Amino acid sequence: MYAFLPGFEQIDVEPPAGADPELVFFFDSGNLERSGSSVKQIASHATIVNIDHHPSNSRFGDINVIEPEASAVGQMVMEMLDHFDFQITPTIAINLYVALLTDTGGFRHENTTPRALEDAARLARLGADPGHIATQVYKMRSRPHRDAGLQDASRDHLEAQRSGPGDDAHRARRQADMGEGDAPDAA
Ligand SMILES: [Mn+2]
Repeated sequence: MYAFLPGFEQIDVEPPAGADPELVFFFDSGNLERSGSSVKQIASHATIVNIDHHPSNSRFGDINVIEPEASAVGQMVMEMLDHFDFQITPTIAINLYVALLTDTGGFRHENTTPRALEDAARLARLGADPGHIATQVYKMRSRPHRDAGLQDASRDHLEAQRSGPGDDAHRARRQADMGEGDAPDAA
């Protein structure tokens, strides 16, 4: 489902063997346990920057940036890029747009704030194609058979990272909203 994202092929599900990074960023992860034992082991040696929007975040980082008002962590990343004067490339715009789209249930949940829509519009101007992305994200999801292999593992990893106390209800609602036959292109 997310294989269309630019840079997707660079994602490793597990940290590289023997890796001993000094700095680890966590995104959208309410607690350290959710990120897997190997990540936890790496993180025990590293400075942790914890960026999240779940109010229930356990604040496990050395630096915690928690913003419950954000509809998606992608918005927080966007603000950080602006703050540090990084240019938002089309590649970045597409990925951040998907973060916003999926965390708002396709801009249908109550966290679809004016700010979320403004950020989405800006990302569309910067290179994210809303129609194409919605097709990729939601049409692929309703296919009866999942793709095999790495894509599956990576998606499960992404789903696991996204799940949590706050997001479980979210996801259940999203699944109810986005039931089979309720694809966005029907709207
Ligand atoms: Mn989220």
